[in-house]
Amino acid sequence: MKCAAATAGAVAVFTGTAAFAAMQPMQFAIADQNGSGEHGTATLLQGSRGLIVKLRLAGAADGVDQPAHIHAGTCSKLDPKPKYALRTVHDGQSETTIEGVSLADLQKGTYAINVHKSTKEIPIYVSCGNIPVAK
Ligand SMILES: [Cu+2]
Repeated sequence: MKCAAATAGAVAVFTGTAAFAAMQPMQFAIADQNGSGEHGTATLLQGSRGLIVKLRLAGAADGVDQPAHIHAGTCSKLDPKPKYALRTVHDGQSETTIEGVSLADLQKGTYAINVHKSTKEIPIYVSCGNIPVAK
């Protein structure tokens, strides 16, 4: 009986995973800039209220708040004016829901996610990743 229950549980988990297959999260690298050594990944996934953006970075300064944004352009040629603000990165982590925006919206243009050194050192970029374009 115990064995059968475990099997049923496994099937339920598999079904749940399959239901979300159409909305696979997109993950891409955030590379360090200006010798910061701060780098990691961005994960974009579609939530019911909008686009969820998760940043996970290694090498971030402990306890420092680091502004992060989605900018138009690429990491090598960024429009300095942010398109969407993300939650401030703290200890290398940030998670934001951008309401009313879809991944498809972003992929109609060219955008990058960047992280700034600190709230007082906004002009210094410490890491950046280009949002992959749709194929
Ligand atoms: Cu920015």
